[in-house]
Formats: sequence, structure tokens, C-alpha cells
Amino acid sequence: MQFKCNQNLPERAVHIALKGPDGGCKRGDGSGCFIASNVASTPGDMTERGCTYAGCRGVVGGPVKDAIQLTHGPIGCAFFSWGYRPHLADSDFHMKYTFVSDMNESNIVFGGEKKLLQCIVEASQEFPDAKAVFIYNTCATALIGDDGRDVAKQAEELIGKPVVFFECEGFKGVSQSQGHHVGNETIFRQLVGSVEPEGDFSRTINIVGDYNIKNDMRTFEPLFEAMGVRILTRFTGNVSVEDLKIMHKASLNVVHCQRSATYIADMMKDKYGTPYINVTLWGIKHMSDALRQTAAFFGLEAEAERVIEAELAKIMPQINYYRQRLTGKKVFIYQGGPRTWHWIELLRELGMETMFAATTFGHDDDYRKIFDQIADGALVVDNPNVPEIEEILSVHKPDLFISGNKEKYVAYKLGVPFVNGHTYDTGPYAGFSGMVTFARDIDKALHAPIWKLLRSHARSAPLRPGA
Ligand code: CFM
Repeated sequence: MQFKCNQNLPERAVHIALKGPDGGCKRGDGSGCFIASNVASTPGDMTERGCTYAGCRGVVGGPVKDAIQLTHGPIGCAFFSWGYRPHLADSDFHMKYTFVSDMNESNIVFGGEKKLLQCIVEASQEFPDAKAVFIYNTCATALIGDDGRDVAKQAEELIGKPVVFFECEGFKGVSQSQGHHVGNETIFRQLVGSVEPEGDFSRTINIVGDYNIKNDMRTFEPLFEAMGVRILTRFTGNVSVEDLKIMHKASLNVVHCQRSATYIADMMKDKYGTPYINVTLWGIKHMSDALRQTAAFFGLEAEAERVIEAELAKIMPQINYYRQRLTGKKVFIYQGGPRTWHWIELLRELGMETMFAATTFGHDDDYRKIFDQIADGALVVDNPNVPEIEEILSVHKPDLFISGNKEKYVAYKLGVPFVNGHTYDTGPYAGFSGMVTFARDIDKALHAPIWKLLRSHARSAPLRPGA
């Protein structure tokens, strides 16, 4: 399978595969099985990838609600990493403010360490309620060799609070995925286990790898709690610095996003012996499995069944209504990583089939999970460039495109119904109740009156009446 748009970019062939009937996959260049992923984008390829800084500041560190989020770098790095991802919390300090050392030309020539120290002290004086300062390194400050770790140490003594320095300079990896790794390691090293609280932690879990996009957590946290499990820490949606410090006390880590957060689950397993389970918290089967697996760990099986039964009774009439409206539709999902495979089953539960699947920065394990679940004949693309996305939409014509803000207007311009699966235009979409919202949004996108109007009139009508 080749794209017409890639005639001058033969390197793309190894990133494109069709799911074969043998359960495996076929490479685009016919050279055998498996799709190339998590490698540097080819020069000339119009990739949509982000950088290591984006993955660290925007995804893992940014949601922590009571830390000063300080970018050490030029002002644009701070502005363009702020406010786009709705990782909500029960307070909005982290969403309302962003801080930057505002490196200008003379700082780049003479070094920015003094300026950074001054910024940390000033920001913590202005916002005395903040519980820590998170500093994110950028390309500019890494290249000139500013020693941010040392500045953080000095600052910690001056302000008496944790100053956490993330070595997440943008050029470090091939995508934002490397930034998740840096974020996990740094939080683990500097915060987790730094206090030892007293108390009973025997029935506690951490939700690891959920970022509370548009309050997703509100859909599933009460269900875990209804089974008799206490949620100690969230990594990192709606979390405070104090919660991160004590997360090593939990009995079990429940890992949702397995791309951005398995690192910390592994480190906690090694150091503290904390076991973890991998779950998906979207869709009926997966959400039920997550509750059942967690319950089995604590011997709460009967409670889990009770909760699941009560929740299904609430949503099934609506799910059945939407399913008959959505059945038979073919979907193109393009997400950053895991959400592509997390949602294949959920869409099936709504009667739809994923025939085109792509991720921006998925690794081998993400693609294995996609190929395990996806239907025969489906097209899988690693890190699709914009012309490839346009070609899928205009030549293969999926009924629905699920992706993010970068792709939204491409979809609309090409007349393809679209739902925002990254930041959600409405949401939340997780849990049982979120699935109803998701189904409703898909139904609205597919059956919006605009599609009929477009097909019947607009294309054949003159651009201006009377012209
Ligand atoms: Fe994990 Fe995420 Fe995702 Fe992700 Fe992201 Fe995201 Fe995503 Mo957008 S942490 S990998 S880096 S599930 S912001 S909340 S939706 S690309 S598939």
C-alpha cells in the first residue's frame, strides 16, 4: 500500500501497513512484517510531531495543579505550550498561569542561570501558595549549557520548597514521547517517596496515566470508590505536589495511558514493589474489565459486579439508541498514541469499525495492540504527514474522522464528519457515562444537517448567488 502523495518520499513506505488475514501485517514496501515507529521523521516529511519539551511540560508535568510551571527558554516556548490541553483540576492555578525566564539575546550570549534563579525566587514570592516550582529546559538553554540542576538546588535552599528541573530540551528525542519519559523519571526521582505519611493504605490505588481531559476522571473515580477502593494519587490529572510525594504508599497502580506513564509504574515496581495493572477506561468492556481487575486484587469482586450492573442499567438504553444510528460506519482514528487502540473496541460496541488507524508517536507495543484488535484489511499508518491524512480522507472517504485540533479543519474542508478525540469539544468521554457523551457527539457529527445541504446544493451552486 503506497500513497500517491509519497512519490518523492519512498522512506514513508515502512511506516504504512495493511492488516492481513493472518492476524499480522504487511509492510507497504512488501518487505515483510511490521511497521516502523518511534524513529526520526524523514527530512521533507510534513510530520505533525511535537518535541520532548511539549511531552514533558504539556502532558506530564503541566497538569500538576499547585506547582509554578516555569519554562526556562524564549517566551514562545511558554506561550505555545500553555492552555491548549484541558487537563482540568479542582483549582485552576496551573491552567491560568504560565511562567517563563524569557531568554533574550544577551541572556543567550552571557548565560541565563542568574536570570533563572531570580525568576524562581520572584515567582515563588508572588505566589506563596504554590507548593513547588517545576522548571522545563528548552533547546536554547540546553545548547548554551545553563546548569539548571544546580540552579534548582540553590533555589530550593532559598525558597524552602521542591524545585524540580526537567531536562526536557526539545531536540532530545524523535517526538514528544521522550518528554513523557523525562517527566516520569524526574517526578519519580525528586518527589515520589520524599515524605512518609502515617495511616492505613491497604485499600488504596493510584490512577497512573490519566490527565483528566475535560474531567474524564469524574466519570470513573466514583466507580472505583463505590467498590470500596480509595484513590490516593493521580498521575498527573488533578493532582497536587503533596499527593505525588506519597504515591509510593498505594497498594496498586492502575495504569491507563500506557505510553506516557508505564515508566513510573515500572520504577515504582522496582523500588517499592508496587504491582500494577494495565487498563482502558473507555468503553463498556474495557471499563468493566478495569473495575473487575482492580476488584480482584482487593477481593472485592461482588462489589465490582454490583457497580457495573448499576452503571450499565443507566447507560444501555442510550447506547442502544446510538448504536442503531451509528452501525456500519467506517472510522479513521488518528491519535497521539494509545487512544488509537484504546478506542477500537469502544467503537465496535457502538456498531462501527476502525478501518484506518494512525498514531503520531506510538511505539512498537502500541502498534502490536492496534494489529491485535483491528479488522482485516485496515490501513495502519505511523506518524502520517498532512498530505497522507488528506489522501485517506479524500480517496478512502471514511464516514468519520476522530483526531485532534490540528486535523479538525482539514476534515471540515474535505467534508468529513469529525470528532475531537484529543481535547474533546464537549466531553468527558471516559467511563460508562462518558461513552454516552462520545456516542452523542459522533451522532451529531455524522448526522449534522450540513452534510445533506452540501451534497445536494452547495457543490453545484454558483459561488455567489447571481454570479
Ligand atoms: Fe497518553 Fe494522553 Fe495519548 Fe498522550 Fe497526547 Fe492526550 Fe493523545 Mo493528545 S497522554 S499518549 S501525549 S492518552 S495530549 S491525554 S490525546 S496525543 S493519544
